[in-house]
Amino acid sequence: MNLKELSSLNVLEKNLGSSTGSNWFASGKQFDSFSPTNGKYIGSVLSTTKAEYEQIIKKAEEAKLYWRDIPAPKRGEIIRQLGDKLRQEKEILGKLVSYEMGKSYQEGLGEVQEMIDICDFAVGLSRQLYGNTIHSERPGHRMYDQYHPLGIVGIITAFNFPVAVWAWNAALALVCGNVIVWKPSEKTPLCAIACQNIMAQILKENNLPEGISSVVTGDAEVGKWIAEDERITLVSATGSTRMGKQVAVTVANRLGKTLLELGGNNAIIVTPSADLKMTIIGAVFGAVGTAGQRCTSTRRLIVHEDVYDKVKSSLVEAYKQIKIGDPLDSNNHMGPLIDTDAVAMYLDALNQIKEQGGNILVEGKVLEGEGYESGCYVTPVIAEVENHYPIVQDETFAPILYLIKYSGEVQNAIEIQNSVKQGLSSAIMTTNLRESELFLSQNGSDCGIANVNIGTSGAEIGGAFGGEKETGGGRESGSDAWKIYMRRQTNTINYTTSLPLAQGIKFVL
Ligand code: UN1
Repeated sequence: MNLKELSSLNVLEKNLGSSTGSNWFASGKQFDSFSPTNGKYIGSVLSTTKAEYEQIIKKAEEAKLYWRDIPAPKRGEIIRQLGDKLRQEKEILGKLVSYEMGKSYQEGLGEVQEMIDICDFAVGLSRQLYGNTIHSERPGHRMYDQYHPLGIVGIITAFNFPVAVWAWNAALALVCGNVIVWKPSEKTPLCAIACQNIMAQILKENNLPEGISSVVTGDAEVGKWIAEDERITLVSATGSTRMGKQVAVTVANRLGKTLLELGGNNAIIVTPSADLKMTIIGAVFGAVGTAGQRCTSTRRLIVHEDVYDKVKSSLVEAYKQIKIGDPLDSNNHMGPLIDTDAVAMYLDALNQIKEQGGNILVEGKVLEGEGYESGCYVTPVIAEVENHYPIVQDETFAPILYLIKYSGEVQNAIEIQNSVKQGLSSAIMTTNLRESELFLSQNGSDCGIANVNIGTSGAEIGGAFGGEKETGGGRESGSDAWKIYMRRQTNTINYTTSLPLAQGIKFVL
């Protein structure tokens, strides 16, 4: 790719430590961003020091007082401008996402589209943010509940969705009247700086304080500052279950709020009546899309014995068609893993599958030679396993698909699906109404997302996104997920001349 193309996003200077007119300062340790697509250096970003962090939070605190007084529909207007700007920058930002993170250009564009979609959603929401009116048990009393901004919202994001997850949180938190402080993954810092530049420009054009949208850069230490910081009312964190547990404990220790979106171990149940063509497309996209590095990636395929051999041979055939290479080349289906550490984890998982008795159907390897110089390209794997194997319990962020056989009724498949610690996304492929309704019932999938006849990944922003159990329980994006970004207040107003007590209590003076 021609790096000059990215220059409009102002992310290519060396040693970036601040962006003009934006609440991001950093003069600490340098971390370099290399593209996993070709191993080439893109740019360097400095870490925010503790003193700079304090400066950033101070500006955020000042900005929060200003921003919360702006009427919600006016705040929505700022998010409308963000959506417009993202529409203009869609191709170039999509390219940067693809180049710095390694997902296909199509998926990079899709990620920016998710940002645009959530902006549209948030603009509408800015005229809603509804509370309820409640009937009082006392005469001449009125009750209602209303929602107020929280203050500062901390956003910790992962490398795999380097821009969209920020946008889900940013768009909602901002229309709800909060200011935001973002700690992006140190693996994709330039994507974050590009978003911050876009946001800062909009704030500037509207004469709004820079502290409304801030970035802090660095490693887990910076994440810890956010988790410990009593000035940050809500911490929204996306990443591994291990990271989420640390954030949860630290924030709970100060009785702060968290929104956690952690690991998944997502399965598709394939029943005897499944449409095979749809099943194969859904499973392959779910398993190899983003090189298996989505939290919604399909990790397990739980297939009925009657269709097992057919599904298995069709999948193996489909995997032969997968083209791996430069994600910016639209002929390729799959790009690289994020870095060589991820490759090492993939190789380790392959060893574990074999040691634990798995049968590898499509063998994995690290690709070498022309076009694969970064050392981050691997081939997607299919392995026959049993659900109880230790390796199957873990979320390996790589394109490894486990095939698991079930027999008898669909309940057996649901039981297998639910018997892991994670609970993010799930799907069933069936044309049998009884099976699909059971899957969606209280006795069905225990996940936050349960789909019928589509795969596990690729959720739309309109629904609440997140999962149960070790996935963390948080919900972001659509539906009423906005409520987590606000504090609820119940108001009771007495417009009479007497003071009756609730519950009929008599108190006479
Ligand atoms: C993630 O992997 O953290 O549902 C988010 C999906 C995307 C979002 C994934 N819309 O696959």
